[in-house]
Amino acid sequence: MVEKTLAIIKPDAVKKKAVGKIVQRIEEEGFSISGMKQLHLTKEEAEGFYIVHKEKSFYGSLTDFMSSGDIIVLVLEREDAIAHWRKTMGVTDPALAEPGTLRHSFGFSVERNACHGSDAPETAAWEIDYFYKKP
Ligand code: IDP
Ligand code: MG
Repeated sequence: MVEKTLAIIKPDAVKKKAVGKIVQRIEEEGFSISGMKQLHLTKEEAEGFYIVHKEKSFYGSLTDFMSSGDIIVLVLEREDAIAHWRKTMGVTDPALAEPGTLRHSFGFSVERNACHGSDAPETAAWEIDYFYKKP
């Protein structure tokens, strides 16, 4: 089924100038880019985006990191976009991510792991709305 997912190129990857390589990979994987913008989140915006993790020990550090620099927010579309993008990224911890995945190639730590992807249709819809809802 053709579906949409929300992807973010995180501040660590933007700082190391990996945006071009990651966008190239997105296109090579057959995604259509139906939205793409550069943002610098406030701490409050990062907290809102990661609200599901608010009880986690890493919530404060994660939202500091996510508001520490520019990010690229994309809406990606293809067959099985959600699962395919998560496979392309690799698992959360770059040290455990398979060679060839984006997190293996560009991630630095379990927190600074280069990219984000929605994990289910409901969260994809919520996350796309978070960044692309028409006023
Ligand atoms: P995911 O991004 O692979 O879906 P989640 O468990 O949803 O992983 O966590 C969201 C983000 O929070 C991760 O991408 C990572 O940046 C950060 N994170 C997850 N687990 C940890 C941790 O144990 N320590 C620090 N940061 C973490
Ligand atoms: Mg997640």
